[in-house]
Amino acid sequence: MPNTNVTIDELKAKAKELRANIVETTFSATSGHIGGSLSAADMLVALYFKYLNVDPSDPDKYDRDRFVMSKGHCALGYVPCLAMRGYLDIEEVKAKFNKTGSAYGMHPDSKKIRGCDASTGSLGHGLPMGVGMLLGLKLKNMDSKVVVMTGDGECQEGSNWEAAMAAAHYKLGNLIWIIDRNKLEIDGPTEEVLGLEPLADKVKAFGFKVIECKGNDMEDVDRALAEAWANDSDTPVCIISHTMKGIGVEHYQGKVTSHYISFGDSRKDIEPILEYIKNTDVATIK
Ligand SMILES: Cc1ncc(C[n+]2csc(CCOP(=O)(O)OP(=O)(O)O)c2C)c(N)n1
Repeated sequence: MPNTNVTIDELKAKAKELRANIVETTFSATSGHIGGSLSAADMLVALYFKYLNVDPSDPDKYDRDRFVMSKGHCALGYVPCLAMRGYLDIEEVKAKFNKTGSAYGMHPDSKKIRGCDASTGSLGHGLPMGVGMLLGLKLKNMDSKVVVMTGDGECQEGSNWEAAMAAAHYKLGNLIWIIDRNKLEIDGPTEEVLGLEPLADKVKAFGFKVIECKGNDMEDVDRALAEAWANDSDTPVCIISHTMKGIGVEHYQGKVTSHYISFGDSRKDIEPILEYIKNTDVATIK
C-alpha cells in the first residue's frame, strides 16, 4: 500500500534534494549521464518515498515490490535515490561513484548495491527481466508489484516489445512499465533517430492500459502512480511520463547535450546550479 502520510510538498523537497545529489555526484565523479537522471528524478522519488513496498533495513524482504532501473546509465539518479531512502550512505555514494574499485559504477550492479534488484546498463533488458520476476512471483501466489523504468530511446530495442507481448499474454496486472519520455536520446530527438509515435497507441495495442502524466510535476506523477497502483485487473500498466531531459541544470535542460555532462574542476562551477535547483519549481519549466 502507498504511504499516504507523505505529502506532495515533502516529495517535491526530496526531488530537489535528489537533483542536488545528482549534480554533486556528477561533480565528484567528474562526469556522468545527468540528463536522463534528472528527467527521472521526480518519478524515482515518488516511487521510493511513497509507492514501493520496500524496507531499507531488510532489502531482500520476500514480499517487497521490485524496481528495475532498465535505463541503467541513469544509476547517477537511481543510486543516490537508494541512498536517500536509507539503503546506502549518500556521502559515500557521492565520494565513490564511478571511481576505480567502487561498488557504485556508472551502471548499477545488484550484487554490490543494497536495495538494487537488477543489474542493468545494456538497454532493452529491464522489461524482459521484470516480466520474468513477475512470472516467478505469480507462481508463488505473491501479489507484489514489479516496476520497470525504461528510457524512450530504449524503446527502440525490440526486446521491449517481446516482453510487452508476454506481459499481456500472461496477464501480468502487477507490472508497471514507466517510460521516461524525455524525447531525447544519445544521438538526438527520438523522433528523428527512430520515431516512436504514436507511442501510447502502440503500447495499448500490445495489451497495456496506458496512463500519461507530466513526469516533472509531482502532483501529476502522484496521480498517475495512484491510478497505476489501484489497478486490480489482469492488464499490465504503462505510464508514459512526459519529462524534460536535464531538467534542473538551466543551461542544458531540454538539450541533447545534457545526456552526458562533465563539470569543471572547481566546486564554484556547480554552486549556481545548486542555487537554481533550490529556487526552482521544475513543474513550471517550459
Ligand atoms: C544495448 C545498448 N546499446 C547502446 C547503449 C549506449 N547508450 C547508453 S544511453 C543511450 C541512449 C538512451 O536513450 P534513452 O533511452 O532515451 O535514455 P535517456 O534519454 O533517458 O537517458 C545509449 C544508446 C547501451 N547502454 N545499451
